[in-house]
Amino acid sequence: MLISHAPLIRPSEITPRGVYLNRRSLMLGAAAAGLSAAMAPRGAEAAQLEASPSPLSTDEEPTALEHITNYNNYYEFGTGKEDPAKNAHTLTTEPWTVKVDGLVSRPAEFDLDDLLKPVTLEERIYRLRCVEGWSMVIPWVGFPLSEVLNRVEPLGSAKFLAFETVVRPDEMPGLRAFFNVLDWPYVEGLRLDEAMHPLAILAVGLYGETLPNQNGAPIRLVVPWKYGFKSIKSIVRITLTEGQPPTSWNKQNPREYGFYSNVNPEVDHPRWSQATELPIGQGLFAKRKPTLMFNGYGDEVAQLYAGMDLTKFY
Ligand SMILES: Nc1nc2c(c(=O)[nH]1)N[C@H]1C(S)=C(S)[C@@H](COP(=O)(O)O)O[C@H]1N2
Ligand SMILES: [Mo]
Repeated sequence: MLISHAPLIRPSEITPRGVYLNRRSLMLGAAAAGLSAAMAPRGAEAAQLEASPSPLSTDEEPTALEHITNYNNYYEFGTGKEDPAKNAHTLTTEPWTVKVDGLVSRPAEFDLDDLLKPVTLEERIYRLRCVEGWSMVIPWVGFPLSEVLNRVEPLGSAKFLAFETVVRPDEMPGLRAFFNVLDWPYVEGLRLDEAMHPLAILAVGLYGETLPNQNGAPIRLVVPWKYGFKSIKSIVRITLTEGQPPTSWNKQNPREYGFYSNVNPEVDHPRWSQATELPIGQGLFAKRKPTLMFNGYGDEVAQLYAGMDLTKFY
């Protein structure tokens, strides 16, 4: 199961010893709490991932593993925050392929191992912030999305990426539900220049172990300056397109969810303010924190939106 190995921890110049010890005790704490077998990835035990720390990380304290893996959104496994941890063990994540097609010179169907071969995995500690007003700090293990794009060579006409989650009604109870909030497959999109930005990653692990199923195993997107729903899980296809692709939450409610969905405390969700967020896992008396423009990554990404009215392109 997930906590069967000691976590991969390498002392390094940019990981202060306090964080090192703290993470270790978080991992041991999670093991002691007897995390259920249901939250372990299916099949083989979670493998450790050799990842070097990335300077693109935040220096914030990561949220405890227990919260990262028990408070999820993954509607294919139910709409409750605890449903994915209960149900996602039924997803088979091996073998797994990701098809990359559309406006590229070298379309390919990559086996997951093949996808990982040329890349160096990095640990990147990124905030994830949901439109519902909660946030987490997650030590992802992943690699830049741009590395895959460079392998398939986008054509000059390619302007957007369309992402698709796997559809397996047999393994995904949410897809068998009588009433569905969303259409399947779950789909998301990015502009090509957003996708090429070094902060946009494909994650294959967290806390030095392969991704738990509820967090989007075996491979999911992480776009830290956008609301959580852009970070699509269990990806099987990426298509390069000329026009802006449809996205699941925008189709469901276009007034509430736009294509861009950059974290923006100044633009309220029609039903609530987006000015503050509640960090998960800090106890009953945790204080809401002010939400930062672009989730705090403004220095890196603001130039992608120069000249755009972000109240219109929300
Ligand atoms: N396929 C798929 N991807 C998804 C979702 C989903 O329901 N299905 N939920 C999104 C939402 S709303 C959020 S906030 C994040 C949550 O990621 P986490 O569970 O790893 O914290 O996943 C996103 N990716
Ligand atoms: Mo979300």
